[in-house]
Amino acid sequence: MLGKVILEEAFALPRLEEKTKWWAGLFSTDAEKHTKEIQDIQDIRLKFADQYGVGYTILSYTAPGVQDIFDPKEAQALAVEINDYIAEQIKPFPDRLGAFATLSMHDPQEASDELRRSVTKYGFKGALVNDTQRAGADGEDYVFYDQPEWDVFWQTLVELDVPLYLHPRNPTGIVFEKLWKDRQWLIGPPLSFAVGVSLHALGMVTNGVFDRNPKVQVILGHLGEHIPFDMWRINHWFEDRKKKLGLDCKKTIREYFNENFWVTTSGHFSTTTLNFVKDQVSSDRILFSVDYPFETFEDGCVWFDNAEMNTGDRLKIGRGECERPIQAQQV
Ligand code: GRE
Repeated sequence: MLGKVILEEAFALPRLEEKTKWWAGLFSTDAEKHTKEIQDIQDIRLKFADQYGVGYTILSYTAPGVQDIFDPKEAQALAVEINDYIAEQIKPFPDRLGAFATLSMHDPQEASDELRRSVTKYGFKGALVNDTQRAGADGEDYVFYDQPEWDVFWQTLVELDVPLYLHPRNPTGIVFEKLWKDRQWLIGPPLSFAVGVSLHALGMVTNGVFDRNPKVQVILGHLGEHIPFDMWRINHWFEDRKKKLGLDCKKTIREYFNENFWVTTSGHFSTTTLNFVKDQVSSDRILFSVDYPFETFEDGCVWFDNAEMNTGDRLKIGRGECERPIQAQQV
């Protein structure tokens, strides 16, 4: 299918190549190739896009990125640098390339201000953050955006009519030491990414982010970071037990997924799973994505183009409806 839109597509600053190579070493069998691909904006990825029928790519800064920087000033400076950099890079290709803002998430007002700057000055389509923000003198604090002090940020997203992509990051510090160090092969796509993001997303649900800010739109990658697979059980426990014990969400988990969440196919190219997710959250809220360069255009696009589905769903997931959460900022 031509004109597909993809929206979990990573880039990295060339000046931070050492960090990129370290991350690539954890996840790629060819760190040199990966580093070249993730630093490229205007050449290799557009050739792949042409070859595999991708019309529009939304770029975002790779994990762990700014969420790894526990000094607030340093984190803010890097976020601004990244946004200015990618704005320049995508400028010659307004019909092919867009971007999600990179944000330091130490301070809700500062994050809101940088989001506003990125969207109004550069036409960015929203923001992507890599799960919790590392904070504290030793990086051992983790900022979640599910507390009332973050409402100013959620309201800014609503006002600008853009979504937040909640992307995974790696476990660090005490969490790494105590939980993951002795089971390192589970870090990343096999388990830890989904554990981190689903904790955060369900924290938003149960701490009332969507009750206080009902128009907020959050995008989850990797077919929903395991939540759709567990929908029945989460619903059963929220409705039949936790609400009787005091959980005071206004709606059901299924309603939040129908009103506040989007799910992308990034890095999860299984038709069986897609069909299950369609059944759980509806094809109106599923968006095609690749997850390049952690995954290949070939794997993502050849799968999607040949997956059995009706034409309406293919158009909706592949390119039609997927512009909906970013429509307001189309330039
Ligand atoms: C990602 O950012 O989505 C990612 C990684 C590393 C491995 C797989 C993956 O950062 O999807």
